[in-house]
Amino acid sequence: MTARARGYFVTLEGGEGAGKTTNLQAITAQLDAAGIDWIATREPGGTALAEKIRELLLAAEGEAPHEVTELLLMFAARAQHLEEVIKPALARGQWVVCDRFTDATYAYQGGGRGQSEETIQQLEKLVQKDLQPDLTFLLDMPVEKAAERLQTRGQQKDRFEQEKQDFFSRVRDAYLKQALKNPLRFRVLDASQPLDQVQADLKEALLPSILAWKQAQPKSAQ
Ligand code: T5A
Repeated sequence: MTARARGYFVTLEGGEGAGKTTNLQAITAQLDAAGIDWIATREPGGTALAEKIRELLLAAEGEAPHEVTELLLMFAARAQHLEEVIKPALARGQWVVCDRFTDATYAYQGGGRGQSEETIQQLEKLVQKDLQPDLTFLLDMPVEKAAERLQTRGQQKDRFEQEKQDFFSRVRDAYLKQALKNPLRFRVLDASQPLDQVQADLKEALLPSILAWKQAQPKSAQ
């Protein structure tokens, strides 16, 4: 087998309807064009067990989880996802493109639900040790504009999507705080622009990572 450097871990974050799923496809298309091997995955979810936890978390009907239960379930799903999918892919030298990760916990369970940063940090340490994304795109846009977008989509709302506007304002503020705290890892994009422009910005912001990663590969693997 050829020696390869570790893969690369990219996460996409943002409020409801900011365009994470749409833009994830733009990232994987760029990786294909660069001849890079990748997997795409999502949180909560990404394994059979974690997808079952996702169903419990997003269900609009039935018993709602207590806030601490919600936080623990997010990390339970993440622990499984990391061990089963993310770490093995990175070890194989693949890029992992993940729709949401732990910054979403700081934003939703921290900013949205009011769980303390210290509590989240403790769980993050337990589950991830030192593993962090290499690059995080925050698709940022005003909460009202994102709500209009979701209105036009018209599908049934999950438990989070049923929250009120002030919840999503706190989520947005917490995401921006995470970006300020981690300026080397975060790229904040204006997701309220037309899709073509968002994707052009994304492409430009991803290119240096692609070039640097390829440069770091052993010659035999290029
Ligand atoms: N959660 C998750 C936590 O609370 N804590 C955690 O730790 C984690 C990991 C997961 C839920 O779980 C919560 C947060 C979430 O509520 P999800 O499916 O990942 O749910 O998140 P959603 O935000 O609900 O995903 P959506 O699919 O609703 O939104 P996306 O992916 O951001 O948006 P997308 O790409 O589907 O686009 C929405 C619509 O906008 C259009 C698209 O075509 C689509 O119709 N669009 C644009 N329109 C105009 N201009 C643009 N630039 C556009 N970009 C997209």
